[in-house]
Amino acid sequence: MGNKIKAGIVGTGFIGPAHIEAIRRLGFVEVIALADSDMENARKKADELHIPLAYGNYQDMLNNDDIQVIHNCTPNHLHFEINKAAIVAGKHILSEKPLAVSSEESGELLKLAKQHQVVHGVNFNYRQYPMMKQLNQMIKEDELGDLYLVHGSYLQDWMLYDTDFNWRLLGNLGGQSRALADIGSHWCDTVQYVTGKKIAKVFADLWTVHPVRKRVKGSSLTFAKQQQAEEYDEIPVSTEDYASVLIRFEDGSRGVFTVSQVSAGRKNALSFEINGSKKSVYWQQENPAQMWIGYRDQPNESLIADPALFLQEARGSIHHPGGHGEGWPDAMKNGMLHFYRFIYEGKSLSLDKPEFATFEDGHRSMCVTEAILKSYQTQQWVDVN
Ligand code: 4PW
Repeated sequence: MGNKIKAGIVGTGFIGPAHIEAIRRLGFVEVIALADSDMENARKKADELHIPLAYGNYQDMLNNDDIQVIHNCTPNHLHFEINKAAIVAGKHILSEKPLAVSSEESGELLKLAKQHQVVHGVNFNYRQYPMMKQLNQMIKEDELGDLYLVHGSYLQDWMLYDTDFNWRLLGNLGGQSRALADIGSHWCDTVQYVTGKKIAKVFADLWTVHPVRKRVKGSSLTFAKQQQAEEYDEIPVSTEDYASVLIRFEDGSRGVFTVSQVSAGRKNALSFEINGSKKSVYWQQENPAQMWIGYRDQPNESLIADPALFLQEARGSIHHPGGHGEGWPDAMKNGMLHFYRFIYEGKSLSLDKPEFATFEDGHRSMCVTEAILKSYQTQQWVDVN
């Protein structure tokens, strides 16, 4: 294989190292640079991760002509600015979700990426699980029949206590929505991917369980528990801890999902059930190598990937405090493989269908989230534009 593709990572928090680990499993891509807003932190993290170049600002990284691909692993409020600068610099871009903090921003990024003809991706990683690829194929081959209902949830507990604090809680950093934009976006993308159907209308109820949270001095990493402190700052919070959303798909079929980041015992429990005219399936991310299959007229069964094969790959060097469970690193790697193979093979998004989520999916995700917020505010059904 010729020269390796060279990549630069912006952001040194929870997800940046996960991207780097996934890329390093590919063999034909090299992470040569890491950028952070603080040069000392960038150098420290780059040394820890054995990355040769460190930058104290992302603009300097974009000026490095050796770098062909940029990964945006920064907090949500920086996604638009950095994605736009990377596209204008002619770099292929893989952005963490959400693509931006509004559909206006995500629409502009999609248009710009098409104009500059760069490969653009959004890290909706849950659609990359082997079982999701399997289910997508089963549905394409009409194994479930007509799809009547899709229902499920995405539950976590890392925001359960009023002393749990993270930048996502604050609208100016995470955006106007939190649980919906942060994990509801994953549930909606995964379900739309496997079914091949778009969500067309929504009706929602949201709730902020802790309208005031206690923050210790200094920042807190994703999933990190705040140290006990003698004193806290009391911070007002308006972003939602919980949402339940009725959905109607474009073909009139129905669904419902719940998202919560205050569900004790649930670490990263993305789950859904699809009820079709021939059979049903159920899948839960914390047990990703299995899928339940239900029948009306014969015994139910489970599709089980070979644990020896499946979990070996999953036991990566990444152990997230968020308890993402087996398979999470493997899915991240699969997503990176699809993205980088597309680039290595010189494919174009204007001609070739990708096996990864693009800015089209990222923009659609923003439109779904905004329709849900509007539905809650108006207490009416809202169309997804
Ligand atoms: O997208 C991520 C999810 O997979 C989120 O930003 C954090 O990690 C919280 O839940 C998981």
